[in-house]
Amino acid sequence: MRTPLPTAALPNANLYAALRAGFPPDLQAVAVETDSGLRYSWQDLDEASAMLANLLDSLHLPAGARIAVQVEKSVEALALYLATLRAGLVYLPLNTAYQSAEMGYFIADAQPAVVVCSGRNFGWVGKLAFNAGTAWVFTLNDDRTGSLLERASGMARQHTVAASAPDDLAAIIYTSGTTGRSKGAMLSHGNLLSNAQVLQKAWGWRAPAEGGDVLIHALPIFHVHGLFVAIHGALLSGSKMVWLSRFEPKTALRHFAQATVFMGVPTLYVRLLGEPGLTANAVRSMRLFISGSAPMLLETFTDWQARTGHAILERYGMSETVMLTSNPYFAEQGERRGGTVGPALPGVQLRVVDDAGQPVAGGAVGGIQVKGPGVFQGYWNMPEKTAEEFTADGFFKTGDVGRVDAQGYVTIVGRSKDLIISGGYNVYPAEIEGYINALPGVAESAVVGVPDADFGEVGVAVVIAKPGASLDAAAILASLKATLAGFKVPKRCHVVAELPRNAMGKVQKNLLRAQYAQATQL
Ligand code: MCA
Ligand code: AMP
Repeated sequence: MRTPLPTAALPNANLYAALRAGFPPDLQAVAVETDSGLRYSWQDLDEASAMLANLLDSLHLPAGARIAVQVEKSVEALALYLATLRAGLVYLPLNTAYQSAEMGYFIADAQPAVVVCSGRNFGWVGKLAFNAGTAWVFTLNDDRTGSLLERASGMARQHTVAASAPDDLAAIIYTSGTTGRSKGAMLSHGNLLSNAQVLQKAWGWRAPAEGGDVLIHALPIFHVHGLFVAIHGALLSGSKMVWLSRFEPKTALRHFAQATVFMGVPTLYVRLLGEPGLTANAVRSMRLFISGSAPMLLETFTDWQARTGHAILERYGMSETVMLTSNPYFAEQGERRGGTVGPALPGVQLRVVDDAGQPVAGGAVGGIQVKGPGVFQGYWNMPEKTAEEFTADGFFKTGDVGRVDAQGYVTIVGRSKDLIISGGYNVYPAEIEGYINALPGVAESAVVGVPDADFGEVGVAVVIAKPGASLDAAAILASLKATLAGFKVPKRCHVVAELPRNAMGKVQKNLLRAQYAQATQL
């Protein structure tokens, strides 16, 4: 699949080269303004990423080396991402909520050459990394301190962007995928750039000469939404970002008065709707609200429209494919329909198939399969798993279930993969069940997703004790909390005598979902 490096005569397909070409002519203009009042110019971004890229170059890492990063959100972390791109290395972002068992898995699987972590985690992350053979562990804190910046401070402020071919890897994003353990989705410079360019056009990103955009960046930068969709859109169009270290509805609302674009998972919109200050006047300078990563309730769409006059633009994508569909931005391209994720983006082929893999007719519901320039290069070190997820004619099986109407609008109606999406984070029930089943006295467990007003969906654990053992639901949750990222811990746990099963003996999760949907709302 990999293509040879381009010769000097060919344009460089390195994503950073394209993003840099989008910077405005006035490099002294503000590129990023943080909620703590710091301002970074376009030149600052270029120079900081050059210094960090020079540091990475000085380590003489082999082509394709992974730079694993688990740090709090900061503009320096953004510079590190850009530096990794420009050095031609592979960026591997990791959720800050991951604890040692989770980090141990990712580090052992990805074998990163460099690990960058928060100073307060250096003890345990450094140990995991050195034990796994990582040569370099640096620290980076959200207050501009840490060994990474100390080492980079002596480096030159100029750097020649590495020559990359479109299929060269730019990033690995771990995702639960459709089944099995977490897998690293390998995304190339070409995957990311083509998607960024399509979205730039589709969402009408405005260059400074056209009046400019200001993006409120309120999402974490270790997943596709905050790292790629938001950042690439802003950089490619030379738009300023208002950089919020974490989402807090009042702070975001305050910034709406001087911004034009906002991106969020549905939970962010639900929480903003809880603010009495959310009015049409409060968002008067905004031109676009985008939602994705999880299904948005029609109620959220209509409430938002009633309060602000804006129709939220919902789009759909995956770590393996980046963005696939989007409701229209420009009115002449069609209306934005709540409850749908819009038509396939230009270049994306999307089809709906039945259980036999045959395309369905007349807008029927089935499995969604896709093909296009954003579709990834495969799962890291898992060629068989990669092959299983593609059809013979090269379509990727998303694991999402939906339908397409006569105008091409896609509606996601469910998932064939056993996955909970909670507040925009994916939780893989099999992983949680594995941890619960290993606890003393547990015979078996099932984790299901139930509706939740804030997070959209939350996990509920249903557990059976071994004969003679007695289990305490609160203690089970406490054990999980000590081991797993907080967002993965089920919000409640029920110890029961038996699980509902079908004739084949398989646990009927649909019955559990129905049974415990009510319990959560008590
Ligand atoms: C935090 N908690 C959660 C979640 N977040 N539980 C379930 N689901 C969550 N998403 C836990 C905390 O550990 C805490 O537990 C308790 O819930 C309350 O946390 P809270 O203070 O409410 O959380 P927060 O810090 O305000 O965070 C909520 C959040 C955050 C802002 C909605 O989860 C978030 O930023 N989500 C966005 C995720 C995202 O960017 N997804 C994009 C994936 P305790 O009290 O026990 O400690 S990219 C993707 O899917 C693709 C491809 C796409 O299409 O975009
Ligand atoms: P991830 O593994 O983080 O890449 O999550 C990708 C999954 O998020 C998709 O396969 C969908 O199930 C879900 N998803 C993303 N955007 C939407 C959306 N707008 N509506 C419904 N589900 C979505």
